[in-house]
Amino acid sequence: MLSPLQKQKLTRYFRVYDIDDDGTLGRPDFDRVLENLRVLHGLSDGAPRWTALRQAYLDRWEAVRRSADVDEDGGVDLTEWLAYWADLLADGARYQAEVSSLVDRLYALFDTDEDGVIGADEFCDFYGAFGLRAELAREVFHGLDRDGNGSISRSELTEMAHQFYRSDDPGAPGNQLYGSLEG
Ligand SMILES: [Ca+2]
Ligand SMILES: [Ca+2]
Ligand SMILES: [Ca+2]
Repeated sequence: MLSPLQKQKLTRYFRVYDIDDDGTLGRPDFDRVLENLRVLHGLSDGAPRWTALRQAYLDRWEAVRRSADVDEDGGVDLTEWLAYWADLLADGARYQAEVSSLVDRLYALFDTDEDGVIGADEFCDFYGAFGLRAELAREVFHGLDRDGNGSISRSELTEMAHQFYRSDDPGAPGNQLYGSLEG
């Protein structure tokens, strides 16, 4: 069972991923994010590094679709999405694996200078790839950078991911991982 706050956060997450705003997560949404990421990384279409990133991203989408798309119409609507997360969050091992793979993915995609931390600019890029405003990204970044040293470490990001998925404290900074819940 998802709490009302969890439901609110996961709905926000859904809206961020549903880039074309048609109420369904589908291949077109992922293709759009991928194109934004390719441009962001300054990689050409056939670059091997790009092919690998792209494949990892599409595999991830396929895995989510396989478990979440219960009516098998090729897309994941909000009801399917929330049911998928309710199952996943109830399973300790799956949940732990999801958090560590989320952190790994965010690092692979956004630690573009590969210094092992996510800086403010890198974080803005992450938001930009999903079509979110840079101004919002800056705001959220400051909340997530717990020790205020100007970058988000792996342990900070892991803590934020746990808060995002599981916290029922309305004031937890990790709630805003995908942007403010009001916005
Ligand atoms: Ca969509
Ligand atoms: Ca479906
Ligand atoms: Ca970095």
